[in-house]
Amino acid sequence: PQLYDKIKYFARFPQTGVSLRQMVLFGQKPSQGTLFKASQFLHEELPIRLAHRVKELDELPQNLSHMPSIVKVKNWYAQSFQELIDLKAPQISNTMREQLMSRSEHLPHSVPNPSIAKMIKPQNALQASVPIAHRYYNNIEQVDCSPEIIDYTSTFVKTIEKVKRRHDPVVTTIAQGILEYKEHLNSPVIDTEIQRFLDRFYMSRIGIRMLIGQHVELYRGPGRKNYVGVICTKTKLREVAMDAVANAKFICEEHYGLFKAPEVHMFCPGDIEFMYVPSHLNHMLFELLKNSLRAVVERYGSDYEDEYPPIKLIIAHGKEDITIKVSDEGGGIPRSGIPLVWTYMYTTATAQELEPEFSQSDFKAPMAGFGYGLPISRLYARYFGGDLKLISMEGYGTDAYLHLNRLSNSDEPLIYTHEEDFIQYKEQPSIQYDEQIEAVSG
Ligand code: W6P
Repeated sequence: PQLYDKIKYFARFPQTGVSLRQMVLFGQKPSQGTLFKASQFLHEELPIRLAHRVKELDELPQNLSHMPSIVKVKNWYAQSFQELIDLKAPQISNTMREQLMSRSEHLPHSVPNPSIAKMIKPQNALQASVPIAHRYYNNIEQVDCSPEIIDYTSTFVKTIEKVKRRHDPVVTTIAQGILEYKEHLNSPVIDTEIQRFLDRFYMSRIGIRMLIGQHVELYRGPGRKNYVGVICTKTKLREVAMDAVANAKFICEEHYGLFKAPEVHMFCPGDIEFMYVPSHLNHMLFELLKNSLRAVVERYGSDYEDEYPPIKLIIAHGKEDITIKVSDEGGGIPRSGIPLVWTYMYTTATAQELEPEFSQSDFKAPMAGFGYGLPISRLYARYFGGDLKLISMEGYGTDAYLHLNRLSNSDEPLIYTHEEDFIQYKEQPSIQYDEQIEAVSG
Protein backbone atom coordinates (compact mmCIF):
# COMPACT_ATOMS: atom_id res chain seq x y z
CA PRO A 1 0.00 0.00 0.00
CA GLN A 2 2.65 2.52 1.03
CA LEU A 3 5.01 1.14 -1.58
CA TYR A 4 2.35 1.53 -4.24
CA ASP A 5 1.84 5.18 -3.29
CA LYS A 6 5.53 5.77 -3.82
CA ILE A 7 5.40 3.93 -7.13
CA LYS A 8 2.47 6.05 -8.26
CA TYR A 9 4.33 9.17 -7.26
CA PHE A 10 7.48 8.22 -9.16
CA ALA A 11 5.47 7.15 -12.19
CA ARG A 12 4.31 10.75 -12.57
CA PHE A 13 7.79 11.88 -13.53
CA PRO A 14 8.98 11.67 -17.09
CA GLN A 15 11.78 9.27 -17.90
CA THR A 16 15.04 10.84 -18.99
CA GLY A 17 16.57 9.48 -22.17
CA VAL A 18 20.25 8.86 -22.68
CA SER A 19 21.67 8.57 -26.17
CA LEU A 20 24.54 6.34 -27.23
CA ARG A 21 26.64 9.44 -27.85
CA GLN A 22 25.96 10.76 -24.37
CA MET A 23 26.90 7.44 -22.83
CA VAL A 24 30.17 7.40 -24.70
CA LEU A 25 31.06 11.00 -23.87
CA PHE A 26 30.32 10.36 -20.26
CA GLY A 27 32.09 7.07 -19.93
CA GLN A 28 35.63 8.02 -20.97
CA LYS A 29 37.86 7.31 -17.98
CA PRO A 30 35.32 8.09 -15.30
CA SER A 31 36.73 9.38 -12.01
CA GLN A 32 35.35 8.46 -8.61
CA GLY A 33 33.41 11.72 -8.64
CA THR A 34 31.97 11.00 -12.07
CA LEU A 35 30.89 7.54 -10.99
CA PHE A 36 29.24 9.02 -7.94
CA LYS A 37 27.41 11.49 -10.10
CA ALA A 38 26.31 8.71 -12.43
CA SER A 39 25.03 6.78 -9.41
CA GLN A 40 23.01 9.79 -8.36
CA PHE A 41 21.46 10.06 -11.80
CA LEU A 42 20.60 6.36 -11.98
CA HIS A 43 19.42 6.30 -8.41
CA GLU A 44 16.71 8.68 -9.48
CA GLU A 45 16.14 7.54 -13.04
CA LEU A 46 15.84 3.80 -12.47
CA PRO A 47 13.02 4.04 -9.88
CA ILE A 48 11.16 6.35 -12.26
CA ARG A 49 11.46 3.85 -15.12
CA LEU A 50 10.57 0.90 -12.89
CA ALA A 51 7.55 2.76 -11.53
CA HIS A 52 6.30 3.41 -15.07
CA ARG A 53 6.48 -0.32 -15.79
CA VAL A 54 4.61 -1.29 -12.64
CA LYS A 55 1.93 1.21 -13.50
CA GLU A 56 1.59 -0.12 -17.04
CA LEU A 57 1.45 -3.72 -15.84
CA ASP A 58 -1.34 -2.64 -13.51
CA GLU A 59 -3.24 -0.95 -16.28
CA LEU A 60 -3.32 -3.98 -18.57
CA PRO A 61 -6.71 -5.51 -19.26
CA GLN A 62 -7.88 -6.97 -15.96
CA ASN A 63 -7.63 -10.60 -16.90
CA LEU A 64 -4.15 -10.22 -18.24
CA SER A 65 -2.78 -8.20 -15.34
CA HIS A 66 -4.02 -10.90 -12.98
CA MET A 67 -2.28 -13.79 -14.70
CA PRO A 68 0.17 -15.37 -12.23
CA SER A 69 3.25 -14.78 -14.37
CA ILE A 70 2.36 -11.16 -14.98
CA VAL A 71 1.91 -10.63 -11.24
CA LYS A 72 5.28 -12.28 -10.67
CA VAL A 73 6.98 -9.86 -13.05
CA LYS A 74 5.20 -6.90 -11.54
CA ASN A 75 6.44 -7.92 -8.10
CA TRP A 76 10.02 -8.02 -9.39
CA TYR A 77 9.66 -4.46 -10.64
CA ALA A 78 8.13 -3.32 -7.36
CA GLN A 79 10.82 -5.07 -5.35
CA SER A 80 13.61 -3.52 -7.40
CA PHE A 81 11.95 -0.14 -7.03
CA GLN A 82 11.85 -0.58 -3.29
CA GLU A 83 15.46 -1.70 -3.00
CA LEU A 84 16.57 1.38 -4.87
CA ILE A 85 14.58 3.91 -2.91
CA ASP A 86 15.52 2.23 0.36
CA LEU A 87 19.19 2.67 -0.40
CA LYS A 88 20.30 5.83 1.36
CA ALA A 89 22.34 8.35 -0.59
CA PRO A 90 25.07 10.10 1.40
CA GLN A 91 24.89 13.72 2.48
CA ILE A 92 27.27 15.85 0.51
CA SER A 93 29.04 19.05 1.53
CA ASN A 94 28.56 22.35 -0.27
CA THR A 95 32.09 22.18 -1.63
CA MET A 96 31.42 18.75 -3.00
CA ARG A 97 28.18 19.95 -4.49
CA GLU A 98 30.01 22.72 -6.34
CA GLN A 99 32.63 20.33 -7.58
CA LEU A 100 29.98 17.98 -8.84
CA MET A 101 28.30 20.77 -10.72
CA SER A 102 31.44 22.08 -12.39
CA ARG A 103 31.83 21.57 -16.09
CA SER A 104 34.68 19.62 -17.45
CA GLU A 105 36.81 21.75 -19.76
CA HIS A 106 37.84 19.33 -22.42
CA LEU A 107 34.52 17.66 -23.03
CA PRO A 108 32.20 19.02 -25.64
CA HIS A 109 29.17 19.97 -23.70
CA SER A 110 26.23 17.72 -24.12
CA VAL A 111 22.98 19.24 -25.21
CA PRO A 112 20.24 18.15 -22.90
CA ASN A 113 16.95 17.05 -24.27
CA PRO A 114 14.82 20.21 -24.15
CA SER A 115 11.93 18.33 -22.64
CA ILE A 116 14.06 17.59 -19.60
CA ALA A 117 14.52 21.23 -18.75
CA LYS A 118 10.93 21.57 -17.66
CA MET A 119 10.78 18.82 -15.19
CA ILE A 120 11.04 18.58 -11.47
CA LYS A 121 12.36 15.38 -10.04
CA PRO A 122 11.22 13.54 -6.93
CA GLN A 123 14.53 13.47 -5.16
CA ASN A 124 16.54 16.62 -5.38
CA ALA A 125 19.91 15.14 -4.79
CA LEU A 126 21.52 18.13 -6.41
CA GLN A 127 20.31 21.51 -7.50
CA ALA A 128 16.79 21.17 -8.79
CA SER A 129 17.06 23.76 -11.54
CA VAL A 130 19.70 21.86 -13.49
CA PRO A 131 18.38 19.13 -15.75
CA ILE A 132 19.60 15.81 -14.54
CA ALA A 133 20.80 14.28 -17.77
CA HIS A 134 22.80 17.45 -18.29
CA ARG A 135 24.44 17.15 -14.90
CA TYR A 136 25.00 13.49 -15.44
CA TYR A 137 26.87 14.04 -18.64
CA ASN A 138 29.50 16.33 -17.30
CA ASN A 139 32.54 14.42 -16.31
CA ILE A 140 34.37 15.76 -13.32
CA GLU A 141 38.02 15.23 -12.65
CA GLN A 142 38.97 15.87 -9.11
CA VAL A 143 36.51 15.52 -6.33
CA ASP A 144 37.55 14.40 -2.89
CA CYS A 145 35.22 11.54 -2.31
CA SER A 146 34.62 10.72 1.31
CA PRO A 147 34.77 7.06 2.36
CA GLU A 148 31.04 7.33 2.73
CA ILE A 149 30.65 8.27 -0.92
CA ILE A 150 33.04 5.56 -2.09
CA ASP A 151 31.04 3.12 -0.04
CA TYR A 152 27.72 4.32 -1.44
CA THR A 153 28.98 4.05 -5.01
CA SER A 154 30.02 0.48 -4.44
CA THR A 155 26.78 -0.50 -2.68
CA PHE A 156 24.82 1.13 -5.47
CA VAL A 157 26.59 -0.97 -8.10
CA LYS A 158 25.86 -4.14 -6.14
CA THR A 159 22.23 -3.14 -5.85
CA ILE A 160 21.73 -2.55 -9.56
CA GLU A 161 23.59 -5.73 -10.45
CA LYS A 162 21.16 -7.60 -8.27
CA VAL A 163 18.25 -5.81 -9.94
CA LYS A 164 19.56 -6.75 -13.38
CA ARG A 165 19.92 -10.40 -12.38
CA ARG A 166 16.44 -10.50 -10.86
CA HIS A 167 15.00 -9.33 -14.17
CA ASP A 168 16.86 -11.84 -16.36
CA PRO A 169 13.80 -14.12 -16.70
CA VAL A 170 11.37 -11.27 -17.51
CA VAL A 171 10.97 -12.04 -21.22
CA THR A 172 10.17 -15.73 -20.72
CA THR A 173 7.97 -15.02 -17.73
CA ILE A 174 5.93 -12.45 -19.64
CA ALA A 175 5.68 -14.93 -22.51
CA GLN A 176 4.33 -17.41 -20.01
CA GLY A 177 1.82 -14.81 -18.81
CA ILE A 178 0.63 -14.26 -22.37
CA LEU A 179 0.15 -18.02 -22.74
CA GLU A 180 -1.81 -18.14 -19.52
CA TYR A 181 -3.97 -15.36 -20.88
CA LYS A 182 -4.49 -17.14 -24.19
CA GLU A 183 -5.52 -20.30 -22.40
CA HIS A 184 -7.85 -18.23 -20.30
CA LEU A 185 -9.41 -16.61 -23.37
CA ASN A 186 -9.39 -19.83 -25.31
CA SER A 187 -9.05 -18.06 -28.63
CA PRO A 188 -6.08 -17.06 -30.75
CA VAL A 189 -6.40 -13.30 -30.55
CA ILE A 190 -3.81 -10.77 -31.46
CA ASP A 191 -4.61 -7.79 -29.36
CA THR A 192 -3.15 -4.57 -30.69
CA GLU A 193 -3.12 -3.02 -27.23
CA ILE A 194 -1.15 -5.91 -25.83
CA GLN A 195 1.22 -5.78 -28.76
CA ARG A 196 1.83 -2.09 -28.12
CA PHE A 197 2.30 -2.70 -24.45
CA LEU A 198 4.86 -5.44 -25.02
CA ASP A 199 6.82 -3.41 -27.54
CA ARG A 200 6.96 -0.56 -25.05
CA PHE A 201 7.71 -2.85 -22.16
CA TYR A 202 10.56 -4.71 -23.84
CA MET A 203 11.96 -1.51 -25.29
CA SER A 204 12.04 -0.04 -21.82
CA ARG A 205 13.72 -3.18 -20.54
CA ILE A 206 16.45 -2.82 -23.16
CA GLY A 207 17.02 0.76 -21.98
CA ILE A 208 17.10 -0.05 -18.29
CA ARG A 209 19.48 -2.93 -18.85
CA MET A 210 21.66 -0.80 -21.06
CA LEU A 211 21.94 1.88 -18.34
CA ILE A 212 22.68 -0.68 -15.64
CA GLY A 213 25.13 -2.64 -17.80
CA GLN A 214 26.89 0.54 -18.79
CA HIS A 215 27.23 1.79 -15.22
CA VAL A 216 28.43 -1.54 -13.86
CA GLU A 217 31.03 -1.86 -16.62
CA LEU A 218 32.31 1.66 -16.02
CA TYR A 219 32.56 1.04 -12.31
CA ARG A 220 34.33 -2.29 -12.74
CA GLY A 221 37.07 -0.36 -14.39
CA PRO A 222 38.86 -0.08 -17.67
CA GLY A 223 37.49 -2.71 -19.96
CA ARG A 224 38.83 -3.82 -23.29
CA LYS A 225 40.47 -1.52 -25.80
CA ASN A 226 37.94 0.70 -27.63
CA TYR A 227 35.23 -0.13 -25.15
CA VAL A 228 33.30 2.41 -23.13
CA GLY A 229 31.23 0.26 -20.83
CA VAL A 230 29.38 -2.17 -23.07
CA ILE A 231 29.73 0.12 -26.08
CA CYS A 232 32.51 -0.59 -28.53
CA THR A 233 33.54 2.57 -30.34
CA LYS A 234 35.09 0.46 -33.11
CA THR A 235 32.75 -2.47 -33.47
CA LYS A 236 34.11 -4.61 -36.30
CA LEU A 237 31.04 -5.58 -38.23
CA ARG A 238 32.74 -8.39 -40.11
CA GLU A 239 33.96 -10.01 -36.88
CA VAL A 240 30.60 -9.82 -35.15
CA ALA A 241 28.88 -11.15 -38.26
CA MET A 242 31.31 -14.05 -38.63
CA ASP A 243 30.76 -14.95 -35.03
CA ALA A 244 26.97 -14.88 -35.43
CA VAL A 245 27.24 -16.99 -38.61
CA ALA A 246 29.35 -19.63 -36.85
CA ASN A 247 26.98 -19.80 -33.90
CA ALA A 248 23.83 -19.94 -36.01
CA LYS A 249 25.26 -22.67 -38.24
CA PHE A 250 26.33 -24.67 -35.22
CA ILE A 251 22.88 -24.44 -33.65
CA CYS A 252 21.28 -25.38 -36.94
CA GLU A 253 23.50 -28.43 -37.40
CA GLU A 254 22.72 -29.60 -33.90
CA HIS A 255 19.02 -29.02 -34.16
CA TYR A 256 18.53 -30.78 -37.49
CA GLY A 257 21.31 -33.31 -37.00
CA LEU A 258 23.07 -32.03 -40.11
CA PHE A 259 26.67 -32.60 -40.98
CA LYS A 260 26.79 -29.20 -42.59
CA ALA A 261 24.35 -26.33 -42.35
CA PRO A 262 23.65 -24.20 -45.44
CA GLU A 263 26.50 -21.90 -46.36
CA VAL A 264 26.40 -18.21 -45.53
CA HIS A 265 28.20 -16.01 -48.04
CA MET A 266 29.20 -12.67 -46.66
CA PHE A 267 29.76 -9.62 -48.83
CA CYS A 268 31.38 -6.96 -46.72
CA PRO A 269 33.08 -3.94 -48.28
CA GLY A 270 36.31 -3.26 -46.39
CA ASP A 271 36.59 -3.40 -42.67
CA ILE A 272 33.63 -1.51 -41.33
CA GLU A 273 34.08 -0.18 -37.82
CA PHE A 274 31.40 1.77 -36.04
CA MET A 275 30.14 2.61 -32.60
CA TYR A 276 27.69 0.05 -31.32
CA VAL A 277 26.97 -2.50 -28.63
CA PRO A 278 28.46 -5.71 -30.06
CA SER A 279 26.20 -7.95 -27.97
CA HIS A 280 23.09 -6.29 -29.46
CA LEU A 281 24.47 -6.66 -32.97
CA ASN A 282 25.35 -10.28 -32.39
CA HIS A 283 21.89 -10.98 -30.99
CA MET A 284 20.11 -9.49 -34.03
CA LEU A 285 22.31 -11.18 -36.65
CA PHE A 286 22.13 -14.53 -34.89
CA GLU A 287 18.36 -14.31 -34.82
CA LEU A 288 18.06 -13.43 -38.51
CA LEU A 289 20.50 -16.13 -39.55
CA LYS A 290 18.68 -18.77 -37.54
CA ASN A 291 15.42 -17.88 -39.27
CA SER A 292 17.02 -18.07 -42.70
CA LEU A 293 18.81 -21.33 -41.97
CA ARG A 294 15.61 -22.84 -40.71
CA ALA A 295 13.69 -21.74 -43.76
CA VAL A 296 16.26 -23.23 -46.12
CA VAL A 297 16.64 -26.54 -44.26
CA GLU A 298 12.91 -26.97 -43.89
CA ARG A 299 12.30 -26.23 -47.53
CA TYR A 300 14.86 -28.65 -48.88
CA GLY A 301 14.93 -31.23 -46.11
CA SER A 302 17.90 -32.85 -44.41
CA ASP A 303 18.95 -34.99 -47.36
CA TYR A 304 19.96 -32.05 -49.43
CA GLU A 305 22.96 -31.08 -47.36
CA ASP A 306 25.52 -30.26 -50.02
CA GLU A 307 23.13 -28.49 -52.32
CA TYR A 308 21.35 -25.95 -50.13
CA PRO A 309 21.19 -22.55 -51.76
CA PRO A 310 23.53 -20.34 -49.72
CA ILE A 311 22.29 -17.54 -47.53
CA LYS A 312 23.70 -14.20 -48.55
CA LEU A 313 24.74 -11.61 -46.01
CA ILE A 314 25.25 -8.33 -47.79
CA ILE A 315 26.60 -5.33 -45.97
CA ALA A 316 26.24 -1.79 -47.28
CA HIS A 317 27.90 1.20 -45.78
CA GLY A 318 26.36 4.60 -46.31
CA LYS A 319 26.68 8.01 -44.69
CA GLU A 320 23.64 7.59 -42.53
CA ASP A 321 23.09 3.87 -42.24
CA ILE A 322 24.92 0.63 -42.26
CA THR A 323 22.50 -1.89 -43.71
CA ILE A 324 22.86 -5.62 -43.47
CA LYS A 325 20.71 -7.72 -45.74
CA VAL A 326 20.22 -11.38 -44.95
CA SER A 327 18.80 -13.17 -48.00
CA ASP A 328 17.61 -16.70 -48.02
CA GLU A 329 15.98 -18.92 -50.61
CA GLY A 330 13.89 -20.70 -48.04
CA GLY A 331 10.61 -20.34 -49.89
CA GLY A 332 9.49 -17.11 -48.28
CA ILE A 333 6.30 -16.38 -46.44
CA PRO A 334 3.05 -14.97 -47.75
CA ARG A 335 2.86 -11.17 -47.65
CA SER A 336 -0.19 -11.39 -45.44
CA GLY A 337 1.84 -13.36 -42.91
CA ILE A 338 4.52 -10.69 -42.50
CA PRO A 339 2.75 -8.63 -39.81
CA LEU A 340 2.35 -11.75 -37.72
CA VAL A 341 6.10 -12.21 -37.64
CA TRP A 342 6.27 -9.17 -35.35
CA THR A 343 3.57 -10.18 -32.91
CA TYR A 344 4.11 -11.59 -29.46
CA MET A 345 0.74 -13.17 -29.07
CA TYR A 346 1.06 -15.51 -31.95
CA THR A 347 3.79 -17.70 -30.56
CA THR A 348 3.31 -21.40 -31.04
CA ALA A 349 5.38 -22.28 -28.01
CA THR A 350 3.72 -24.27 -25.31
CA ALA A 351 3.72 -23.51 -21.62
CA GLN A 352 6.03 -26.44 -21.05
CA GLU A 353 8.61 -25.08 -23.44
CA LEU A 354 8.69 -21.88 -21.49
CA GLU A 355 9.46 -23.63 -18.21
CA PRO A 356 12.93 -22.51 -17.12
CA GLU A 357 13.95 -26.13 -16.46
CA PHE A 358 12.96 -27.04 -19.98
CA SER A 359 15.22 -24.56 -21.71
CA GLN A 360 18.06 -25.16 -19.29
CA SER A 361 18.10 -28.92 -19.18
CA ASP A 362 17.77 -28.96 -22.94
CA PHE A 363 21.35 -27.96 -23.39
CA LYS A 364 20.99 -27.30 -27.08
CA ALA A 365 20.43 -23.62 -27.56
CA PRO A 366 17.06 -23.17 -29.21
CA MET A 367 16.86 -23.09 -32.95
CA ALA A 368 13.33 -21.84 -32.69
CA GLY A 369 12.77 -19.85 -29.54
CA PHE A 370 9.31 -19.02 -28.45
CA GLY A 371 8.73 -16.63 -31.31
CA TYR A 372 9.89 -13.45 -29.66
CA GLY A 373 13.23 -13.35 -31.43
CA LEU A 374 12.22 -11.17 -34.33
CA PRO A 375 10.12 -8.56 -32.53
CA ILE A 376 12.79 -8.18 -29.89
CA SER A 377 15.55 -7.93 -32.46
CA ARG A 378 13.62 -5.12 -34.09
CA LEU A 379 13.44 -3.35 -30.75
CA TYR A 380 17.22 -3.66 -30.38
CA ALA A 381 17.62 -2.15 -33.83
CA ARG A 382 15.24 0.70 -33.06
CA TYR A 383 16.76 1.35 -29.67
CA PHE A 384 19.71 3.10 -31.33
CA GLY A 385 17.75 4.59 -34.21
CA GLY A 386 17.90 1.66 -36.61
CA ASP A 387 15.20 -0.66 -37.90
CA LEU A 388 14.53 -4.18 -39.09
CA LYS A 389 12.34 -5.00 -42.08
CA LEU A 390 11.35 -8.13 -43.88
CA ILE A 391 10.51 -8.50 -47.52
CA SER A 392 9.47 -11.88 -48.68
CA MET A 393 8.92 -13.39 -52.10
CA GLU A 394 6.46 -16.14 -51.50
CA GLY A 395 7.67 -19.30 -53.20
CA TYR A 396 11.27 -18.13 -53.32
CA GLY A 397 12.78 -16.60 -50.22
CA THR A 398 13.04 -13.80 -47.72
CA ASP A 399 15.22 -10.71 -47.36
CA ALA A 400 15.70 -9.22 -43.94
CA TYR A 401 17.07 -5.67 -43.85
CA LEU A 402 18.80 -4.62 -40.69
CA HIS A 403 19.43 -0.86 -40.68
CA LEU A 404 21.83 0.54 -38.14
CA ASN A 405 22.14 4.27 -37.70
CA ARG A 406 25.78 5.32 -38.00
CA LEU A 407 25.34 8.76 -36.50
CA SER A 408 24.31 7.22 -33.20
CA ASN A 409 22.91 10.46 -31.92
CA SER A 410 19.28 9.47 -31.98
CA ASP A 411 17.43 9.99 -28.72
CA GLU A 412 16.71 7.03 -26.55
CA PRO A 413 13.17 5.90 -27.40
CA LEU A 414 11.16 6.27 -24.22
CA ILE A 415 7.70 7.00 -25.48
CA TYR A 416 7.69 4.21 -27.91
CA THR A 417 5.13 4.34 -30.66
CA HIS A 418 5.41 2.99 -34.15
CA GLU A 419 1.92 3.52 -35.44
CA GLU A 420 2.79 2.12 -38.85
CA ASP A 421 3.33 -1.27 -37.24
CA PHE A 422 -0.26 -1.54 -36.23
CA ILE A 423 -2.24 -0.47 -39.24
CA GLN A 424 -1.98 -3.83 -40.89
CA TYR A 425 -3.48 -6.10 -38.30
CA LYS A 426 -6.34 -4.12 -36.93
CA GLU A 427 -8.54 -6.94 -38.07
CA GLN A 428 -8.23 -10.20 -36.25
CA PRO A 429 -6.40 -12.58 -38.51
CA SER A 430 -8.21 -15.81 -39.19
CA ILE A 431 -7.06 -19.13 -37.81
CA GLN A 432 -5.58 -20.21 -41.11
CA TYR A 433 -2.48 -18.14 -40.27
CA ASP A 434 -1.53 -20.80 -37.78
CA GLU A 435 0.30 -22.79 -40.38
CA GLN A 436 2.14 -19.80 -41.75
CA ILE A 437 3.25 -18.70 -38.36
CA GLU A 438 4.45 -22.15 -37.56
CA ALA A 439 6.62 -21.95 -40.61
CA VAL A 440 7.99 -18.64 -39.43
CA SER A 441 8.46 -19.01 -35.74
CA GLY A 442 8.59 -22.74 -35.49
C1 W6P B 1 11.95 -16.94 -43.64
C2 W6P B 1 11.18 -16.32 -42.52
C3 W6P B 1 12.18 -15.37 -41.97
C4 W6P B 1 12.09 -14.48 -40.91
C5 W6P B 1 13.20 -13.70 -40.62
C6 W6P B 1 14.36 -13.79 -41.35
C7 W6P B 1 14.46 -14.66 -42.40
C8 W6P B 1 13.36 -15.46 -42.71
N1 W6P B 1 13.22 -16.42 -43.72
O1 W6P B 1 11.55 -17.80 -44.41
